[in-house]
Amino acid sequence: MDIRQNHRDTTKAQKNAFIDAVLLLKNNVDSVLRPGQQSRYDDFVQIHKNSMGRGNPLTPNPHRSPLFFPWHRVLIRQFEVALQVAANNPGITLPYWNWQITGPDNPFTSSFMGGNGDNTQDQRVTSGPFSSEHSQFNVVVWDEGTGNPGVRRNLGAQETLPSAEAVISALNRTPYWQATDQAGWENSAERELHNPVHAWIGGSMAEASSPNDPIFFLHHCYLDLLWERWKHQHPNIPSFPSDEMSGSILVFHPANEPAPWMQTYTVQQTLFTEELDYRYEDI
Ligand SMILES: [Cu+2]
Repeated sequence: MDIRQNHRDTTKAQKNAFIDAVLLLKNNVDSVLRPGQQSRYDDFVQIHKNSMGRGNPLTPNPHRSPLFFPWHRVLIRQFEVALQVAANNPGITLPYWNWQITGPDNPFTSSFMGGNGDNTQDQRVTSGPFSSEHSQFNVVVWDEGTGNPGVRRNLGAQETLPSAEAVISALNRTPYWQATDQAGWENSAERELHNPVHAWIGGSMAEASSPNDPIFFLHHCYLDLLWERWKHQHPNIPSFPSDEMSGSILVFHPANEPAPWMQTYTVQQTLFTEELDYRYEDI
């Protein structure tokens, strides 16, 4: 059983192992979707770009939808397993970031996720392991255009990070989903917690190809934890809108493209992290 931790609580060695695995997936593992043209890391960018209705759109779109949490759960779990395989190290797990930027909570350091983008270089990140200054991290799948713009960030230029109160307020919302007034847990979490963080980081994270910035996975890992916390807080509320929907298979590739991985997942198969062989250290 893999155990996911707050990045703040991981050791230097764990952080380095995670970073090294990301670099291996980016530079040493070939793509399944476009072999020879991009890396396995880039497959995750492509899947997410499609999921946002860009590139070769996925139907249904798992954003602004009850599918948001189940779909991203599978995406980041597959990424985590791909890291373990790339590094030949089953001990690697996804760390999460709780959207705080003070002291040890701050992931944007030169020794971990790298700092802000340089405003004289189109917001390109120039410090840390994902900068061309320190390693190779080519960006090859993006919303539009060609070339390698590098990972881009514009921290704090738009929106604010969710406060602890905003997190508590979202966790208090029921039911899971509300189509009419959009005031359910999923609606609030996606709109009030998920979206502002993408916008606050800006640059690569503000695009459909947002997994180009590895911070994407730490952000979504925390959202995935919060879904667990919401379930624990509301044990008598159904985890998903309907039984019919729970049986539907999550879509990760358009019909005319290869599947990114062998397994298929119904929504129901994503509702318990233990069944996907991971859990959180604290809920
Ligand atoms: Cu997404």
